[in-house]
Amino acid sequence: MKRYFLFLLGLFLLSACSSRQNVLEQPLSQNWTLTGDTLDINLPVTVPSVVQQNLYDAGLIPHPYLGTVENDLLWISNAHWTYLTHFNVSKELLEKERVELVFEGIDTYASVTLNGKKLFDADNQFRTWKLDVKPLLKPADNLLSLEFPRYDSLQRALYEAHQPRLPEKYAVSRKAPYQHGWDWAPKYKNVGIWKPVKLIAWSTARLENAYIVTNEATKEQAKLTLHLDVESTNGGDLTVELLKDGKPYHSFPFQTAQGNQHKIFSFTLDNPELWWPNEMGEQSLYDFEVVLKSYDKVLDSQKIITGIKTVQLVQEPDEKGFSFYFKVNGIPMYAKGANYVPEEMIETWINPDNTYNLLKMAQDAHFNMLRVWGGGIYPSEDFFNICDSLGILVWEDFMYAGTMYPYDEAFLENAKIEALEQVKRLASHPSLALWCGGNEISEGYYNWGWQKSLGWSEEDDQAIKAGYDRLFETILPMVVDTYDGTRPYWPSSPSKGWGRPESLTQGDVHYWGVWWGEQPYEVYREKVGRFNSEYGYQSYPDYSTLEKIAQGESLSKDAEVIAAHQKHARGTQLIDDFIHRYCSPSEDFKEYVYQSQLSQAIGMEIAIEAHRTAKPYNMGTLYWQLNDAWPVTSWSSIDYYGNPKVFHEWLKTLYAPVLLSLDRKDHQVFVTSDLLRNIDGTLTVTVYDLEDHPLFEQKVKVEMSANENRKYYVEGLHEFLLKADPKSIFVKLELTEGVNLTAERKVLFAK
Ligand code: BMA
Repeated sequence: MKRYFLFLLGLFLLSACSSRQNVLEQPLSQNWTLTGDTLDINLPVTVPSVVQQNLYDAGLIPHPYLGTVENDLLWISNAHWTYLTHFNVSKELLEKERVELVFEGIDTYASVTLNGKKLFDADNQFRTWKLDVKPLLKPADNLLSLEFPRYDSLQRALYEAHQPRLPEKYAVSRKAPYQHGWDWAPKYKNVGIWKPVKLIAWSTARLENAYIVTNEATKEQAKLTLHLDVESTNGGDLTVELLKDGKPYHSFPFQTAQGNQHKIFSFTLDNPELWWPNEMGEQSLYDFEVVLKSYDKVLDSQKIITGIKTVQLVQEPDEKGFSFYFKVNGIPMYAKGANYVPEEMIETWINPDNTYNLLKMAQDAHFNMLRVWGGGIYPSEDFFNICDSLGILVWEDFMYAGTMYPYDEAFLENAKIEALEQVKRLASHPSLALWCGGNEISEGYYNWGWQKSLGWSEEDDQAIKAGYDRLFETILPMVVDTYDGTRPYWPSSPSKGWGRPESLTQGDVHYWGVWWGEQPYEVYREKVGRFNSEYGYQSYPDYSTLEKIAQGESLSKDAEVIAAHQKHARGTQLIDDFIHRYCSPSEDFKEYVYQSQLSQAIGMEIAIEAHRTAKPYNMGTLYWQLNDAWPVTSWSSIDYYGNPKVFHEWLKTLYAPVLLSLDRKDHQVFVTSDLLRNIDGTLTVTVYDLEDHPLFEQKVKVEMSANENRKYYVEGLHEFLLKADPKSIFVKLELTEGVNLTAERKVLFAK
């Protein structure tokens, strides 16, 4: 018996060993050196790396976020940089049939050489690069080098060669748009190997990708699809075993040909625990593993953590236009959240602890959705894992923003590879809700006068528009449909520019009449769309943040350092104008900074109240913007160092599951509920003077079903408020259910 057991154990160890051995990985993170043509340096670095980060770490440049240093650092993206590493390779690795060199990300243009042989030219920050290098490798002292040409010069040349002229220079490069300067970002164009590099060696076959999506789900059963990318040296019969919580669950035999194959297998799961957005239910996750086998030999395996959830984007005609809302697991969801921009200007500084803290603050403010804005970078796995665990759905833009793009075959092919890699990478995450073509591209094309300002002929215009249609109306939706098949695709955010009436009756809208159009905050009350996916107002960051960037210099509205951290041409003036509308601006800068945050909060309160009380006509509110990429005066509700602005604190009430609002015209009270249960309670309305003495009180019975928004008439309130002096009173709204306080709100009238 004992011997038999030892025999079994031996067999097990052998198979475990061989499973580990079929695919071998060797990270190439160490032993790199960085040299440049402008600085006489030879810096030891580890990869991932970007030059800006390494120069700062070595004490060669000042901190890029502090003081007024931006202009002194712009040379970095116009210097030539070289990364070199020497490495050895083990015998086991070299004996495999394939040895692939894999770059998870190169930013952006680089010529890659191994042992003197040119491998490829990288030209897209957002995709991976992989090729078989077995014939080139030797056991010891391999030399891998990457030459990064002068980014700015190369981009300028590409841009100038493009006819017709495109609106923005960055259009020709598949690189994060915001790094070229934005109205909240300096021009820090990162250069480097920004993601890991490794060798992957294997024989027979391996799993390149494995992910699971939910096609249908009820309480009784979920229908799921397992997608695999299998690479095989010779093709043949293989089996993939699916384990759930470590136990065998399904087994799918299949035949594969030589090369790369995309395989799809359907399976079901009974009585699933569904994944829900924040405040709609639990965020249940499932632990799967796929094991690729050739007969009994384990070739490869991958873990897949996923949640079971369906999502639909509902657009149905109604008397005003078309609805626009998300149904999650069949239930309409009012989307509450913001736009998310990259957390750092130096992309290798993004770290999961900070991401968690930021997103936790969003969850604490009742968020259920973030829009990852298309001018940044595709977020990491960490970001999506955190969203999965916090119940924050992600509206994911492809990384295109604010310009028309080239449309030659090479550009489109590059864009297609980028898209399918990203779609596959993110598909298992239950938080992923929607893929969107990009930010303000169709809006720009129709409304920003490029045809005239760039002198396009009729033919130019047609060619550019046809190129747009190919990318955003054909290629990207085809990729989402083929490689995911469960997430909706939306070609452009917004669908119509904010000056057009249809922007308020269909699709999503970026309402920028307030701020860009300099209209007063009250205009938000009239500009309620079906889904307001951008709107916002700037404020200064926390005073402690300003003290950090000033590094001991004295602070004032006109200080040079303050101007260097304001990237919108009219920003300072627009903030000042709106402080004047709501209070008398303080001479004391610290107080003035606080006033700017109050003004922002007042504006956002008006907007959010208008959106939510229009439910179900309006079904989403995502303000611009949650966070900052460096310390800056901006539209954010949380500053770069993680300090909440006044607005973010107010969100705890404004985004609460039940919002109580007083209609400013007829003084009736809205009870807007996102709760998935009925309400049976009492609304108490009390008018106080400023010393907290009650002057008027009325109670109203409230009975509402799940997810309802209703207006309640409060007897005598309108008449009372019409007679009262608005400067000397406030109204308190309270909704109680038994002894529990469900919601509360204070309403002030004086500016
Ligand atoms: C929106 C965004 C960003 C910009 C913001 C504030 O349109 O899409 O491009 O930063 O406006 O101006």
